[in-house]
Amino acid sequence: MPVAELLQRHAGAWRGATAHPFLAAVRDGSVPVAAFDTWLVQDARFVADLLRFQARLLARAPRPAQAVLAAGAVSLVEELTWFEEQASVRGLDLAAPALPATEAYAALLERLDAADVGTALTALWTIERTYLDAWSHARPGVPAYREFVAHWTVPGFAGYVAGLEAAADAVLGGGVPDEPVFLELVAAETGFWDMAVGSA
Ligand code: MP5
Repeated sequence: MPVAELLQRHAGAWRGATAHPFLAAVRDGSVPVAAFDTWLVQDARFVADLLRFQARLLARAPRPAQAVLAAGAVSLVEELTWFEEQASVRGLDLAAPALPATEAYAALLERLDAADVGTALTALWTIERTYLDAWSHARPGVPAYREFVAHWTVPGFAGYVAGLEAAADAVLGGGVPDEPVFLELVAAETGFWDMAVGSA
């Protein structure tokens, strides 16, 4: 079963993570600044956690998955610089403590180190595909947030997500992706938006 089929099988849960009120509020500009800033600071922490997860996954990835994972790791390092720039423009402290949803997500990523490579790759694809679909939902966004919407909707990012999908499908080799892990990630993504909204 191709990993993309998970999106149809669990369409309701997927909508919860990708058509969240936070994204609609980014689109129409009604998102409270405090909620957006909380999201930004916590997401910078998440990306740092994701880079560590991805580096560990790269270390054990089979040959056909190495290129997409290595290129993605370089992009994550660049993205951390981008977050630092955005935080500085907005006067935000990236050293603020992690909130519970961020900590829970980091713990989930650590647990995935024990999963087989096919499951871990499916997880990484799920994480990135969520952001592609979620920010596409916010398109074009009011001018204040347009740069953020563009960041996760440019063709290069969609290409990266497609590369992860191909790698996951290749490693799974027609086997069945781990649906409970997929659903855990979708719930973690939904919880992340909830955290931002709830902080305002
Ligand atoms: C991503 C993210 C996408 N930044 N934050 C969460 C909570 N989920 C997914 O990852 P990337 O590396 O920023 O594209």
